Amino acid sequence: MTNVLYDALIAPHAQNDAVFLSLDDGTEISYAGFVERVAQLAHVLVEAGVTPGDRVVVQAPKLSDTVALYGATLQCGAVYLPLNTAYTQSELRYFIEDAAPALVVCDSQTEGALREICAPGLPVMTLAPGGLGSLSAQANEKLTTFETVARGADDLAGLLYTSGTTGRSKGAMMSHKNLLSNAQSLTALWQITRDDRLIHALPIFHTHGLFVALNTVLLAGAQVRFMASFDVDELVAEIPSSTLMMGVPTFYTRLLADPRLTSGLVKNMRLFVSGSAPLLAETHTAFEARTGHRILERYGMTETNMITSNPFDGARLAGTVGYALPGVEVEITINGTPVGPGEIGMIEVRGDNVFQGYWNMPEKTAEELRDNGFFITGDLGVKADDGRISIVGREKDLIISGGYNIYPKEIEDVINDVDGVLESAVFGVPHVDFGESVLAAVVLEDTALTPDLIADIVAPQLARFKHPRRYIVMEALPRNTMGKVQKNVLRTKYEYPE
Ligand code: MCA
Ligand code: AMP
Repeated sequence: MTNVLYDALIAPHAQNDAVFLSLDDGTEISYAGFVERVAQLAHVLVEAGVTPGDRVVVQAPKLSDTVALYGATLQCGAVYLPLNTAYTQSELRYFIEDAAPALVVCDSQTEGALREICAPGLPVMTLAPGGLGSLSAQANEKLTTFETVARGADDLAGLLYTSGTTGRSKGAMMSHKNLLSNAQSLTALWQITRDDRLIHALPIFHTHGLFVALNTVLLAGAQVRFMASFDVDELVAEIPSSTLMMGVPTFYTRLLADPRLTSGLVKNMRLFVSGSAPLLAETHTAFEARTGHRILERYGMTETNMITSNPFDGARLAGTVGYALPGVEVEITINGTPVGPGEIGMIEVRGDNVFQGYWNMPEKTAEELRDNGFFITGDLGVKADDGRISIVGREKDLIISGGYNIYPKEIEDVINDVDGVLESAVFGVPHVDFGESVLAAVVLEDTALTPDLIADIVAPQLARFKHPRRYIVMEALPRNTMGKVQKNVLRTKYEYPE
């Protein structure tokens, strides 16, 4: 049976005794052991009622079994739907209602809260450190082989929610072809081989840590130092025996803040990759001055996987995101018409990497994905004569904090619902650690309402990383003559509270 992603990423390792995952407690999981674990979990999924095309919702800790669950979902032909572990019950309710999964997998600690929002009859299973969750326990009893379910190139493999300017999160439908084509391009371009050891300190519920990092490594058969979370001390300890790291810019600014980062420390490293948020030119320069390594910056989106990358061999230029990946077309457009080199416009992208549309949202899909296959990214960029792309801004109202995307509209909707708030404007300001941070300007109709009270009401509704770090009470929001709120005015006037 053909199953495009399983056959490329997992099946080839059935007899591979090399280490795949090296965990914080020193445990090592071989590739062959991983293939068997995937099969065991696939049996549990099928027994729980998961059938081909079903969504498996996963809000789970970063464990080896969580990676195996991704593989098992692929092997039984289902669709993997990972969710940020910071999401609150009220955020989760929306995802579960919208995606209508056949199974929900969560942390043992959040099982009660999850069950409250799941329809009766929807199975909920758990994963927990030490193999203590119900999913892991059931898998232990299962056969280590499983008959792979056939899946073609256009079948869905992943559903990844990405917030939008409308406030409602949209599920980006990723096919087997979308994911495999991108993994193949990146593995070749970054020359990832079985001799590599990747430091993996990213979360595995987003494209970066899940698809960019794990799919490439699986394709190459490389080893992963799989860290439960980001920790500078751990990085410093592991860099000397590793060759590759993928991170968001915050990883690099935190490493730079540590005097142990020296050229001696990184002498075994082959490549540092950065993405998910703009890497400041000063970070790029300082990292090279300290270590001799030029960080390789690449650019992508949930809907498109990776779009461009700086070259492996060749100039990695600070402030640019490099060239379109092989098989990916990038055009810069103004009002939908392509413009030439040097002109700033909308970045549009077409290729096997581009998603299949938004889950249950044909109108949204039609707005952002053109009939000719080009996806409108919402990022503004410019192409040099040789095709090198630089991102110069965003047309979409988006804040990127520590690599997490925060859509102001979603937060404004929650704040505006607070009794006594007339209106609000959420905006991003520079932040030394996270790149950007979130502030909110509010206009009140009830003078008894205070910023602290608003924060208390907002808190249970939004993941902590989305919370405004300061509420500024204003008489009126600044508006232009068209009546549009001028967030640039707010950004200039207010800064992150020390
Ligand atoms: C944690 N906190 C944050 C963030 N992370 N606040 C704002 N922005 C953040 N990104 C808050 C917590 O709520 C908590 O708040 C406090 O910081 C400490 O939490 P902790 O978990 O200890 O934070 P940390 O471990 O220091 O995490 C920072 C981090 C993490 C390592 C930078 O955010 C991270 O791993 N970011 C990577 C995100 C990522 O993978 N993005 C890729 C998306 P308090 O103490 O006040 O309660 S995929 C993508 O963008 C596209 C496709 C692409 O191109 O890759
Ligand atoms: P998301 O799909 O929500 O994870 O976020 C995708 C967005 O992150 C893109 O549309 C860009 O705005 C931003 N992004 C990703 N990589 C980079 C980068 N290297 N430089 C600047 N912005 C980036």
